[in-house]
Amino acid sequence: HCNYPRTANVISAPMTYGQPYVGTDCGPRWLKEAGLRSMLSNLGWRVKEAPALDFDDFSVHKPPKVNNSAKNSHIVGEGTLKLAKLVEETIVAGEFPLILGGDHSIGLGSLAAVLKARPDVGIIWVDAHADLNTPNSSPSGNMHGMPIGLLMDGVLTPDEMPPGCEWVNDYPRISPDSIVYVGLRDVDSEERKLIRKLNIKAFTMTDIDRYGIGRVMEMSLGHLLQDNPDRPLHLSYDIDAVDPVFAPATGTTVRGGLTFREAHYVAESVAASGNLASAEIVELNPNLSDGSGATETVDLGLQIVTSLMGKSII
Ligand code: 5AB
Ligand code: MN
Ligand code: MN
Ligand code: MN
Repeated sequence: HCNYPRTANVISAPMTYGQPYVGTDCGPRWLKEAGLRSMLSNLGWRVKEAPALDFDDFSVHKPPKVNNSAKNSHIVGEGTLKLAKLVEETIVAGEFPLILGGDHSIGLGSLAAVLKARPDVGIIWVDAHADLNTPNSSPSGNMHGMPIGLLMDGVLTPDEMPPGCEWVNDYPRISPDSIVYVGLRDVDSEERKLIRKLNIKAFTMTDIDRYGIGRVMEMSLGHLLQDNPDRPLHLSYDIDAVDPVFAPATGTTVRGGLTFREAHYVAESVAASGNLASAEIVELNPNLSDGSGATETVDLGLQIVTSLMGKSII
């Protein structure tokens, strides 16, 4: 293991414009201060750190456009394009992109990049929510609920892409059979219709109750890897998938989520597949809890990252 360490490029994407709360931009800094770097090198990774993406740049030059169906879409669009380019460069350089959010609108950039750089990528979306809304269906206009909706094949026509996000039209779409949800428990009615219509593989909390997390992850990985056992996987981990008892510091908590151990197991099982090629953790917001809740959430986030980057208990 001394000869060929793999390189992880830690990409900080402190985006807040996809949702309404201040503090979602603190996730990357808190994860780093909790010891991300030494944890990664202890696991045998060579660690690179890209300078944090600066999304506020855009607001200085271009104030948030009020567009209630896709709020701040110019800033989200320009910011996620920056992220997409950086993730593509990272993959081309042979490095593992480890993306720290930021709100989940950054998924627009990271997914676009992995779809382009690895056309056969499979996606695991761990979340209480489906993030499959479009500007038309969204009940909130918050773009952290739209990254999959904007990229899913057969959902939007190019002219429906929100202003500032037109670049997405030049990237590949997600094929409905290339994504699996884990942890869903708060799905909007239009999202539900799409999941059914497109026949997207979705494991809800009810499925986790019924089958247990072990079987659910086996079925999730089985679905994505059935035709190609070497398929590269992208894991997008929204911390709100975890029960708010263990991860209170996030903007859209929903009770009845993953337990502390289930949250780990998801990451451990994806790591054990050997197929993980890129990952992101999003929606940590230390401002939205008291001090101990913030610390617990960030610690759990770091442990999830540790697990998915290869830590095993023995
Ligand atoms: B998150 C909701 N579906 O669209 C919407 O946290 C919530 O990235 C979206 O999963 C939550 O506003 C987005 C009601
Ligand atoms: Mn999400
Ligand atoms: Mn969520
Ligand atoms: Mn959220």
